[in-house]
Amino acid sequence: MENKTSSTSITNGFHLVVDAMKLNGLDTIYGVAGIPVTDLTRLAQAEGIRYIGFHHEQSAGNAAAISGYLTQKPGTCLTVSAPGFLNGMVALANSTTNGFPMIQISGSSDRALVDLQQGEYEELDQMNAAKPYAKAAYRVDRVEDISIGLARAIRAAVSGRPGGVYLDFPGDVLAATLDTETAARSLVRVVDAIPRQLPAPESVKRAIEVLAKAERPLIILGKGAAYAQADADIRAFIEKTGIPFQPMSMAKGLLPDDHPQSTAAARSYALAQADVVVLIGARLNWLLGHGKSPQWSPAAQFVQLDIEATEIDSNRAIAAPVVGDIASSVSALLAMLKPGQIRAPSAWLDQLAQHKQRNQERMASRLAANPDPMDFYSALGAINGVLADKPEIYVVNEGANTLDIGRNVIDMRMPRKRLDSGTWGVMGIGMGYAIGAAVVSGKPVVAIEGDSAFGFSGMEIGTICRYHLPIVTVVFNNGGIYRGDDVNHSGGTDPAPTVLMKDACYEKLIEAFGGDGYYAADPQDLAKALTDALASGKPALINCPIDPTAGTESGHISNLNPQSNITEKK
Ligand code: ADP
Ligand code: TPW
Ligand code: MG
Repeated sequence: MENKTSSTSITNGFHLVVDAMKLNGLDTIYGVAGIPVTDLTRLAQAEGIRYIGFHHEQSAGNAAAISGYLTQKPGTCLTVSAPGFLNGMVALANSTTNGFPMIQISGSSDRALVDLQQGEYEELDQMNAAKPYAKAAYRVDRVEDISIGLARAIRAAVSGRPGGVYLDFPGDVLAATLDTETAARSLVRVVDAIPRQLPAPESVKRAIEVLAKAERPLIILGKGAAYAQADADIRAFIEKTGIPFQPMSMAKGLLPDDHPQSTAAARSYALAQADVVVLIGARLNWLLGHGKSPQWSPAAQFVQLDIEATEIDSNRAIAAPVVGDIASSVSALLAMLKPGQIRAPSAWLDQLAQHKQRNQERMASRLAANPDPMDFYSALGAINGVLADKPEIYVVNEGANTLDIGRNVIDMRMPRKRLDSGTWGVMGIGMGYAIGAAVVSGKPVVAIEGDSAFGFSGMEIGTICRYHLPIVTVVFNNGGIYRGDDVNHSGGTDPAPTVLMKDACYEKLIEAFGGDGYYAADPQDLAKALTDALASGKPALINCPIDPTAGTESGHISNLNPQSNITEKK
């Protein structure tokens, strides 16, 4: 233990980790305690770092990842060796895939024994296991390298395209001692962790020239644009040029969904008809039909703003790449734009307005129907009504129908408030994202969860209650994955593979931990329960029965679902 009075006193690796984190402004750890990091959790808490202890490392990792997305500071997740480490890996990989900065710090077992596979407790070559899933993976083998190791991890997580970084601290390195002077000299503070990356002026000029010729221009805003926190300049560019914009799921709210230039209600028409498309922090991956027909016109030209040079031409040719950080690139576009040089033609805006109106009418009639039991639309409509005058509330959303219809029904009005399954379409982010968002912001969170999706991280309602977080979880209980009415084709009595329990009392789960449970059978009940739960500021769970026949298999991506036609064969 450190003796602060003597200049030649002795300290150790645990203290160095805490000192290095504090020096770099890493003020929160999401983790699960155990050998060899238990004392690290205690010491960190004692020294003023907030420690949030989870039931499962995957949720701790998801909390760290989303806190990184929201703050541009790497979220920190702490795991024990081997199984704990692996439990965190899905979150680390998901964070890399989505471009969220996080660091998974893991303790590990005695390297000499691990490397000779001599049967050590929790034996695993963790650094090499992490490499394929991480943006970078490092192991610290000497106590005096702890701070430089953390510095490398921070820089790797946040610079360029952000991602998940793995940092391995073997138990003997944490316990190793050194004198306090050497320890102090080893501390590294990362300077300018996210350096600006200015686009080349000729790239900006080319982009403006391509755009100036457009008859049907369209801007796609992705979560990279939301992450960049260049909200005012992005808005100025969109409003000055009059170009319509389509937000990707997590970019909803960057400009409010009710902005007149939003094409959200005419998405397929806008994509198919656009002749020049500006991608701002959005990849042409599966979520955008890989930039190809039939979703897009084969003749359309693309301008792409991204920090990752190799993202350009990844799926189709890009006419005008602008490689740089989004804040710098959008500001360079604005600076080079001459007054009136780009103005979206009114014929295009009129066509979009007509399609928007038609689709909005269709949506209004779906929302107005009041079926018993509720369907996804009536339940989501009730939630949307409650959230309408509370734009600061975070919305976490996962499931299949619950996610896909939720994206369309729940309007967002502020940037970075919608957090969902993202690039991987992963289930299990719900409670971790909700906890991360509540911890970094202190603001309320509403997590709208399919009943299957909820199950992946449901135990973390215990964590929500333990830390008194203002999170309201709404479980859309349609009794299954996609639907609750599937049948067992063997004729046996086991439930069908996609069937869960439509009568499960999810609200009782949270009562076990002292939170408030609600049951809401119709939109009025749901609106009231949500209003009351938010007003109380207490952890709450609303169990919300949904018609088991209301959903469609795979939600809105049934085209990706190969089928055996089992029922036809029988
Ligand atoms: P979405 O799923 O919303 O379409 P993606 O995750 O596919 O968004 O794309 C986000 C893109 O944004 C990535 O290609 C990433 O490299 C890029 N990006 C992230 N942060 C920045 C930034 N600060 N500046 C520029 N590009 C960024
Ligand atoms: C880690 C596969 C995609 S969507 C889903 C699963 C299991 C759940 C859909 O049911 P839910 O929603 O949540 O009840 P709803 O409204 O349609 O009934 N494992 C992981 N990720 C994914 N994507 C799956 C499995 C899946
Ligand atoms: Mg379901």
